[in-house]
Amino acid sequence: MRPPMSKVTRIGATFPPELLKEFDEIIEKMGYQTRSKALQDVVRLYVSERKWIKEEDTPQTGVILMVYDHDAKGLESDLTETQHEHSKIITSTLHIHISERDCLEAIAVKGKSSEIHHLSDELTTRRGVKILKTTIVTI
Ligand code: NI
Repeated sequence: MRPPMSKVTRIGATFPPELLKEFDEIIEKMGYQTRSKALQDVVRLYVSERKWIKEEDTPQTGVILMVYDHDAKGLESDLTETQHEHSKIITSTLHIHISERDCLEAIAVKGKSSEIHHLSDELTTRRGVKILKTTIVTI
């Protein structure tokens, strides 16, 4: 008799081809047998790194690291506007011009977890923001 199949949910997602190609090359080198297992690990890590988001009222200190394409239409002014709206929790910002188009911004934040979470979400969902990583220092 076969063991009962563990419950899984199938999802569909779209990827830029070059991103998927790079992802596949890396997971193949790492020895993953299936793309599903690798994606599950990626999501699991994503979830574990963001558990702090659920602790809404705890004061936190950290850095939002963001890479974006400054040629993306309207992005730069949107990002500035968002940062002005959250100026209460932003203690400083460091801007580095990486290449012709890409900029790196390190935004130091101090405030309630829910406020940092809100700012981080507002930035990361913008078109043209390529990488956003929020690191919270827990002492
Ligand atoms: Ni720049």
